[in-house]
Amino acid sequence: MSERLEDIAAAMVADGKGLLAADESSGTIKKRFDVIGVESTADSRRDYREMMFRAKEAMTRYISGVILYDETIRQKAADGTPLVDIIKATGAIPGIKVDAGAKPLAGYPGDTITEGLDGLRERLADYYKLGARFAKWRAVIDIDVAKGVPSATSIGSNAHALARYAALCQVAGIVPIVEPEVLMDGAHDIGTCYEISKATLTRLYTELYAARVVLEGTILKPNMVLAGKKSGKVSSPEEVAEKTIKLFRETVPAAIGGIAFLSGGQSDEEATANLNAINAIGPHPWKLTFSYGRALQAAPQKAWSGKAANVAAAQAAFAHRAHMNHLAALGKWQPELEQAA
Ligand code: 5MM
Repeated sequence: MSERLEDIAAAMVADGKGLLAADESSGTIKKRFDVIGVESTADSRRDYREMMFRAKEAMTRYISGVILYDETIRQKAADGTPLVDIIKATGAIPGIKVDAGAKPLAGYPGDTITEGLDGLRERLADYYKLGARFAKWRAVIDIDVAKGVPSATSIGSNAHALARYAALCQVAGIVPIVEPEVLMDGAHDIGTCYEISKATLTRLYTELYAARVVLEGTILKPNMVLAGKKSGKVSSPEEVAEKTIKLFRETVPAAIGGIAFLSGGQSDEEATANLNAINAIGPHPWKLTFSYGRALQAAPQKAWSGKAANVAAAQAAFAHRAHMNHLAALGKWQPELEQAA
């Protein structure tokens, strides 16, 4: 495969393909395993992820790349094959989460700043040798308007960190996924999500320009524009699509390599329906696909439940969700397809 950043980015958003976000840190994967009654150990995490990476139909037809966690990129399958080699054999590209997580922003209660820049240059060189050709850094922007969250300082500091990360990635020959996630956990309405997302993306691209990041060799991983979960409102796919595309047309340069959404706590089907509605009102200046964690993994996780006997059923559940999102990335999904399955 070409090593040019823009070619890697283009392959990540190839028609109808998207990314599997399997980069849960040890704390997050433990929470997920608690729900299905599985103890989180290095071996159980390996078995679970090996199950997905060996899901041939899903991986070869619908998945362009996999975002890994530090432990996973170094792990070997039960038969001794590096997990990275299993991913590569399916044609998907291995990637790596390189941020060190969102920490409280000093002086700004309720805001966070994502850490991990110190030593990043060296870590990127190491990850390149391990096979990573793209990376991910997630900034977390919460919304609590009454408390002044997010502050301009939080939006600015996170955008600056994303830009420094992205520039370092490109020097290392790695495509940066820039993920400024405006959380959907709050009680805000869809208009507030739009306004905060607009401020976030505007500042992000100002910082990326200033850092001389080559936009063609980047992927944006944004939230969709929707009402917060605690608002009690569910935005319709049509409204999500209209507001999300309006936002991007106003803030996201056409030059970037592509857009791969996070699911952010939407239900599996909601994440698919919204992506589909977004693509159905195209054409757009960018490719728009998925980079889902929860919305791709919830079903296979439940089907697997830690038992080797359930591997085939879990792989089938993964293939189904990946197939539905493949169709959504092409704007060709229909709700009836869920019922048929
Ligand atoms: C898979 O979850 C990722 C890692 O989270 P932690 O660092 O908290 O363990 C997360 O960054 C994920 O890649 C994105 O949020 C998208 O995942 P969702 O579940 O929102 O699609």
